Amino acid sequence: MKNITLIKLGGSVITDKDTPYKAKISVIRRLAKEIKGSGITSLVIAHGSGSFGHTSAVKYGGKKGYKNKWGIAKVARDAMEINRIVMDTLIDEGLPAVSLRPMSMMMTSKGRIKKNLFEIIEEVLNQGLIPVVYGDVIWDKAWKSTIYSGETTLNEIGIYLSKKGYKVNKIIQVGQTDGVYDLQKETIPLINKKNWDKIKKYLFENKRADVTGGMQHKIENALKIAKIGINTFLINGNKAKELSNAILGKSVKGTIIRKN
Ligand code: IP8
Repeated sequence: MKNITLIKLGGSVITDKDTPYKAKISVIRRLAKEIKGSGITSLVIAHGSGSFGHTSAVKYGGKKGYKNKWGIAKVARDAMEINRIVMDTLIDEGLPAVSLRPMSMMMTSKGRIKKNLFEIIEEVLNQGLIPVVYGDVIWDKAWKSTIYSGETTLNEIGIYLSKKGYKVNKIIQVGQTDGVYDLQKETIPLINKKNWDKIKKYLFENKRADVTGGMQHKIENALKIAKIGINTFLINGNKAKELSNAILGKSVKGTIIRKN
C-alpha cells in the first residue's frame, strides 16, 4: 500500500492577515525546509489564501457567487499570486512541487463537489512529484462560482486517495496556535467523537472562548474524515520544527483529531 501524508499550510501562517497581499516569505521558506529535511516525498500540499484571495473575496462576496464577474477574475488572480510565491519557495528549497489549480480540477453544486479530476493527483504522485493545491474560486452549477478552501480540497483528496488504495497517514494542518485551546489557553491534546460534544459546548456555545466558528468547522470536517481512519493534526507553524516533527511522527504540541 502506498503511504501518503497531506499537509495544509494555513493562510494565516504564510501571509500577514492584517496587511493585504503580504506573504511571510521567511516562514514559507522555513516550512519548506522542514518538509524537505523530513526526507518524506510522498506528499500532497495545500495552502490557504490569507490576505491574498481573502482581500478580494471580502470585497466582492464569494461563497455563493459574486456581485459581478470581476469578483471571480480578481479572486482567481490573487489566489494564484500567493500560490506562485509558495511554488517558487518550495522549488527553491529542492521540493519537486507542481501546482494544480482547483478552479480547473473541480466543479461543485451548492458548494458540494460534483466533478473532479483527482486522477491527475495520482498521476503526479506516480511520477514522483508533489501536487500542490490551494484555496481558490471554483465553478459551481447552482451559484456560478464558490470560494473553496485549500483545506476542504485537501480533505477531498484524502478521501479520494484512500478509496484508491493509498494509506493516508495523516493530515497535518499548520496554523497559528498549538492546536485547539481550552478556556485556560491550554492545548486540548485529543478530540474524538466521544469528547467532541462536551468540548463543543464549553468552547463554542458559551461564547466565552476566544475561538472562531472557523475552528469548529475545521474540527467537524476532521472528525468526518477520521471516520475513514484519517487522523488530523493541528499544529503551530510559527514554531520551528513542529512541522518536521509532525511529519516524522515525533511528539508535537498540538491537537490530534481522530475517531477514538
Ligand atoms: O484560505 C480561501 O481558501 P482558504 C480561498 O484555504 C480564497 O480558506 C480564494 C479566498
